[in-house]
This record gives sequence, C-alpha cells and structure tokens, in this order.
Amino acid sequence: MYQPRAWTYVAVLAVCLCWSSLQAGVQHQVITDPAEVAVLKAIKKSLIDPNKNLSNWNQGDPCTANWTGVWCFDRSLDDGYLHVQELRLANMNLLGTLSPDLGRLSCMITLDFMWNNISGSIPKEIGNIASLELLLLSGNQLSGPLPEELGNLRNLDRIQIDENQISGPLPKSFANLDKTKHFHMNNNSISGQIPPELSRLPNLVHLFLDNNNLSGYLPPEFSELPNLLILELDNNNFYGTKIPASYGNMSKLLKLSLRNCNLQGPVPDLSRIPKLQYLDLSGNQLNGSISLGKLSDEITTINLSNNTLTGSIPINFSGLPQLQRLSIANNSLSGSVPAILWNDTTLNATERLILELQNNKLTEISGSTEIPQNVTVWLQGNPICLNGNLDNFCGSEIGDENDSESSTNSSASCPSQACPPPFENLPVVCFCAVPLLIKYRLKSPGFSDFHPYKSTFEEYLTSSLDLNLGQLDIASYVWENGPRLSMSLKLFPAYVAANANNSHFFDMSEVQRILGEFTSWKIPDKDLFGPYDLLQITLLDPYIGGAFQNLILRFMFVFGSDLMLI
Ligand SMILES: *[C@@H]1O[C@H](CO)[C@@H](O)[C@H](O)[C@H]1NC(C)=O
Ligand SMILES: *[C@@H]1O[C@H](CO)[C@@H](O)[C@H](O)[C@H]1NC(C)=O
Ligand SMILES: *[C@@H]1O[C@H](CO)[C@@H](O)[C@H](O)[C@H]1NC(C)=O
Ligand SMILES: *[C@@H]1O[C@H](CO)[C@@H](O)[C@H](O)[C@H]1NC(C)=O
Ligand SMILES: *[C@@H]1O[C@H](CO)[C@@H](O)[C@H](O)[C@H]1NC(C)=O
Ligand SMILES: *[C@@H]1O[C@H](CO)[C@@H](O)[C@H](O)[C@H]1NC(C)=O
Ligand SMILES: *[C@@H]1O[C@H](CO)[C@@H](O)[C@H](O)[C@H]1NC(C)=O
Ligand SMILES: *[C@@H]1O[C@H](CO)[C@@H](O)[C@H](O)[C@H]1NC(C)=O
Ligand SMILES: *[C@@H]1O[C@H](CO)[C@@H](O)[C@H](O)[C@H]1NC(C)=O
Ligand SMILES: *[C@@H]1O[C@H](CO)[C@@H](O)[C@H](O)[C@H]1NC(C)=O
Ligand SMILES: *[C@@H]1O[C@H](CO)[C@@H](O)[C@H](O)[C@H]1NC(C)=O
Ligand SMILES: CC(=O)N[C@H]1CO[C@H](CO)[C@@H](O)[C@@H]1O
Repeated sequence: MYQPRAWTYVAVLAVCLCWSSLQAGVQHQVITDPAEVAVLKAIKKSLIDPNKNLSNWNQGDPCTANWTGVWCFDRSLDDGYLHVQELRLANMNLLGTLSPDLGRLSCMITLDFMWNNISGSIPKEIGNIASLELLLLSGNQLSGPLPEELGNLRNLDRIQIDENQISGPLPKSFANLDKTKHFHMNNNSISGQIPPELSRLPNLVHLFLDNNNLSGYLPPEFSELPNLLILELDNNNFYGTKIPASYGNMSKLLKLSLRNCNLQGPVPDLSRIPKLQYLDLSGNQLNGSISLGKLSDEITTINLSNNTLTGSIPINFSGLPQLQRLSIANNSLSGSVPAILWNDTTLNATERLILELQNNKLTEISGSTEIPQNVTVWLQGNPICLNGNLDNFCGSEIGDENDSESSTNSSASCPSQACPPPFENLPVVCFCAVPLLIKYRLKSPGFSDFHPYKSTFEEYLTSSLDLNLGQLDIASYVWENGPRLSMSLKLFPAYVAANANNSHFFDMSEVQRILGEFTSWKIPDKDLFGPYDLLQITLLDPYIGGAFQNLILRFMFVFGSDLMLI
C-alpha cells in the first residue's frame, strides 16, 4: 500500500515544518499550567490502564506533547499558561476510580470517560468546574449517590451518567441546572421521589430516568416544563399512583414512555399534544375505558398493552396517517373491532401497519375482513377467534417482523478482485477507500419501524455532517431493549464520478472534523430520530495506528486546516 505511506510522510514533514516555524516565532515556549499537569498525573494514578492507552502521560508537557485524550485551548490564557479544555477518554477499558482532583481542571468544557469500567463514586469536586458543558460518564460501574454539588454546574448542557450503578436520590439541586438540555440517567438504581423542583428547568429537552428504582408519584408540575420533548420513565415503581391529567398539556412533547411503572387509573387524554409521536403506557394497571380524543397526526406508535382496560376500541385510533403500530393486547377490551382501523390505510412499499389486539374480549369485526397489503392484524386470544374462518386474524404471531438489517456487501457486485482490507468499496460505487467505523445508537427514536425512515435518516445524518449521501453506509441496524436502535455506520471519503483523482482516504483534518461533530454533540437533534449515543469509533490504519499519526491528529486539532496548506 504505497499511498498511505506517502501521505503519512508528507504529513509528518508538514508537522515538523510547522512546528519549527512556530518555535521560531515565539519568544518562550508556552506550557501547560503546572497545577493542571499535577492534576492529570493524579487522575492517571487513580485509574488502572490495562491497555496502556495513557502510557504517554509521563512524557513532556500534556498540551504541547501528545498526551492521549488531553485537548487544550490553542493559546494561553491571561495567566500565561495553556489549559486543559477536554478530556476524551472513552472506550479505553479503564478501571479504577475518578480522582477528586478532577475538580481542579477549572477551565474544562468536556469530561468524557464513557464506556470504560471505572468504579467508585462520582467525585463531588466535579461540581467546582464552573465552565463544564458536557459531563459524559455513561457505561461504567460508578456507584454511590449523585453529589448535590453537580447542581452548581451552571454551564452544563448535557449530563450522561446512564448505564452505571448510581444509587440514592436525585438531588433537588439539579433544579439549578438551568442551561442543561439533556439528562441521561437511565439504567442506574436511583431511588426516591422525582423532585417536583425539576419542573423549573427552562431548557430541559430530554429526560431519561428509565430503568431506575424511582418511587413516589409522577410530579404533575412536569407539565410546566416549557421545552420537554422526551420523557422516559419505564421500569420504575410509582406504587399505584396516577398519570397526572396535566400531562395532556405538555405542548412540545414528542414521546411519553411510562412502561411498567405500576401506574393505575385512567389513560389521560393526550389529544391536545400537537406533535406526539410515540406513546408507551404498557405494562401498568391502567383501567376504565379508553376515552381518548384523537391523537396527533404525527403518532407512529401507541402501546397500551398489558393493562386492565375495559370498554370498546375507540374509533379515534383510525385515520392516523403515520401510525406504524397500535398495541392494545392483553387488556379486557370488548365489543367489536372496527374495520376502519385498516380499511382506509394507504401505505407505500416501505410502510406497514401492525395492529396487536390479542388476548382481549373482542367478539366480532364490524366491516370488511379484507386486510390491505402491508397491514397485519393480530386477534388471537379473543372470543372472535372461536369462529373458525378468520385465519388472517387469528394465526399466532411469529417473529418474521424483526426490523433489523445487514447491508449486503456492495463489493459482491464489483468486478474482479475485492478491495484489500482495510479498504472497502463505497456503498454504491466500485471504488476502494478506507471508511471511518462508528457504532451509533438512536436512544429514543420516534417510530417503531425504521424501514420507511431509513433514507430520511441517511439524508439527515449526511447533511448534518456536511457529507454527500454516497459517503454513508448503514452497514447494519438492530433494535435493542428500550427500544433503542443500534447501528454500525461506515463513512467514506467523498467520491465524484467525473474526477479522476478521488482520494482513497479522508485527510486528517476531515477525520478530525467529522469525529468532532459526533463527540461534541454538534449534530442537531431531529424530532423523529431523537438523541443519539456514541458507542464506539474505530480508526483503521492509516488514520491511526502509530505514534506519528497520533501526533498529526493532535496538531491538526491545534492548527486546524492551515496545516494542509503547507
Ligand atoms: C487503547 O489501546 C488498545 C490496545 O492498544 C487499542 O486497541 C485501542 O484502540 C485504544 N483505545 C483508544 C480509544 O485509543
Ligand atoms: C469491562 O466491562 C465489560 C462489560 O461489563 C466486560 O465485558 C469487560 O471484561 C470488562 N473489562 C475489564 C478489563 O474488566
Ligand atoms: C436497561 O435496563 C433494562 C432493564 O433491566 C434492560 O433490559 C436494558 O437492556 C438496559 N439497557 C441498557 C442499555 O443497558
Ligand atoms: C429500591 O428502593 C427501595 C426503597 O424504595 C429499596 O428497598 C430497594 O432495596 C431498592 N432496590 C434497589 C435494587 O436498589
Ligand atoms: C391545561 O391547560 C389549560 C389551559 O392552560 C388549563 O385550563 C387546564 O386546567 C390544564 N389542565 C390540567 C389538567 O392541568
Ligand atoms: C408494547 O408493550 C409490551 C409490554 O410492555 C411490549 O412487550 C411490546 O414489545 C411493546 N410493543 C412495542 C411495539 O413497543
Ligand atoms: C380503577 O382502579 C382504581 C384503583 O384500583 C379504582 O379505585 C377505580 O374505581 C377503577 N376505575 C374503574 C373505572 O374501574
Ligand atoms: C403481557 O401480558 C402477557 C399476557 O398476560 C404476558 O404473557 C406477557 O409476558 C406480558 N408482557 C410483559 C412485557 O409484561
Ligand atoms: C371502513 O369500515 C367502516 C366501518 O368500520 C365503514 O363505515 C367504511 O365505509 C369503510 N370504508 C371503506 C373505504 O371501506
Ligand atoms: C408491502 O407490500 C409490497 C407488495 O406486496 C411488498 O413488496 C413490500 O415488501 C411490503 N412492505 C413491507 C414493509 O412489508
Ligand atoms: C413512504 O412513507 C414514508 C413515511 O411516510 C416516507 O418517508 C417515504 O418517503 C415514503 N416512501 C415512498 C417511496 O414514497
Ligand atoms: C503514543 C504516542 O503517540 N507517543 C508519542 C508522543 O510523542 C513522543 C515525542 O514527543 C513520541 O516519542 C511518542 O512515541
């Protein structure tokens, strides 16, 4: 492979030139604040680093040498020193604990330790980092309570502590986080009542507290959150309390998920929520008849299954243009099934509609028993199925509707020899290039069937990243519990058919730019797709793999694209 080496050589040369001209023009060498150097050493000391990813954390100066994962402001502050801006230490298999000294990195913007195996508690000293905007600790083994002091982080935009073992209550002080938009705290053991004070948060957009040990009741005051789009509280225990009727007043809500929360009482009327996309109230003890007004035209998914609902199926469940799945199985609904649920649907080839009505007390179908193409109706477990001639409706549900996919490798249709690894053919063109591999997860999508929205998603992601549509390949996708939609993405360098000199690689500033968009959460959220989890980034040779490339990455960050002009 001649080209990657040649490229590396040129780039290394460029770094050296740039470095020496920089030194020539500068009076004295700028260094990292010695107090912060000491902090970094303390952080390393309290971690265990089995892969030795931090082995260069004892060589030279953190900001000017190449300490892995340490990103600094590109010029010194008034005190004459360089300061740490970001710690990006995701996916390094780190063990050990977080040093309380972290709190002394006083200019830091991003703290990212996601997807390691760090244990111990979250140091309360992190609450001292007034500048902190992103606190990212998802996917570790952190335990103990959430420190009250985190409520002092007045610049915090995002807190992600999901998938840890945090216990104890949600601090009331979090009501002071008035810039915070994203609270991801699912899959911990957080307990106690949700503080009603959180309803004061003016910028709260996404609240994930599902899969915890919360109790008490749902605060009716949450209806006052002016910007709330997603509320997920699945798998907590609210001990037979009700869903507040005020939730019907949440004017911006897109998704309400209260599955398996031990809630009782009626299904509240949510018909005044203008853009509600996704409603899951399944697995509770909701009772009475479903007296809903007509839900939003945007609704894709309604799940009221596994409750104790009675009465008949409301006619309001028909005429919902985006509906993909209506599940009211495992209740005590009676009377007839109105054929209007399926007889006026117009589905295109990628869309389908699934109606799950099993295990109720339904006795007849009123109207046509012709089911249109791409509509599935499940009725088994109802008295209606004792009538022997409804095979279309009364068969048993089989797992053929698994909405997952692995793309067929396009290289199969490419002539002669395949590309040698790490090269791969572009999604639609026979041209070998080295992709960036990204494990990405839609944390709370506004649909239950991805198929019809796949191309919209591809357009959204590529345009957000300023790439062409042909640069993205969704290699595979699969639904996980939640439901969350996990995907393996491949991003390829741009290819222009008329151009004879298409590159087989991204240049490093482009790699840095694209990864920066993901890791700094600059990709704007879109209602339908919701927020994302960044699970893993894999940089293949030639993007990384040697000391020099690591060095180049660092300089690219410091000097931006200027370097490429040399
Ligand atoms: C950490 O080190 C391991 C082993 O050298 C390597 O495979 C992995 O890519 C490194 N992780 C990161 C995030 O750099
Ligand atoms: C880290 O945790 C993961 C998942 O819990 C586990 O598979 C892995 O073995 C752990 N690694 C180490 C080094 O303990
Ligand atoms: C969260 O917890 C639920 C319930 O234990 C589990 O099914 C789910 O897989 C967990 N999700 C993650 C992302 O760990
Ligand atoms: C959940 O909270 C209850 C008290 O509300 C406590 O008794 C129980 O041990 C907690 N369970 C877990 C798994 O933390
Ligand atoms: C919903 O809002 C309307 C108008 O602001 C108000 O009159 C009504 O009481 C609210 N409903 C609930 C249940 O809070
Ligand atoms: C509906 O809820 C039930 C019970 O919680 C669950 O098993 C099922 O997967 C849900 N269906 C959808 C489409 O989310
Ligand atoms: C619903 O359940 C509650 C609590 O068990 C009960 O008080 C109420 O009467 C029930 N409502 C209906 C309509 O059955
Ligand atoms: C829903 O109810 C059915 C029938 O009672 C039961 O088999 C199923 O396990 C329940 N699903 C959930 C997610 O609780
Ligand atoms: C659909 O079924 C309803 C009865 O449920 C009936 O009134 C209506 O005319 C039917 N529409 C069509 C297009 O067949
Ligand atoms: C919808 O029906 C058409 C025609 O039978 C079929 O080609 C298509 O695969 C179906 N779409 C889905 C999502 O099932
Ligand atoms: C099918 O419907 C979906 C969802 O409404 C839409 O995004 C998609 O563009 C449609 N596809 C075609 C081929 O019309
Ligand atoms: C891991 C890594 O890239 N280490 C390099 C950092 O830079 C020094 C020189 O400043 C090299 O010696 C290391 O190999």
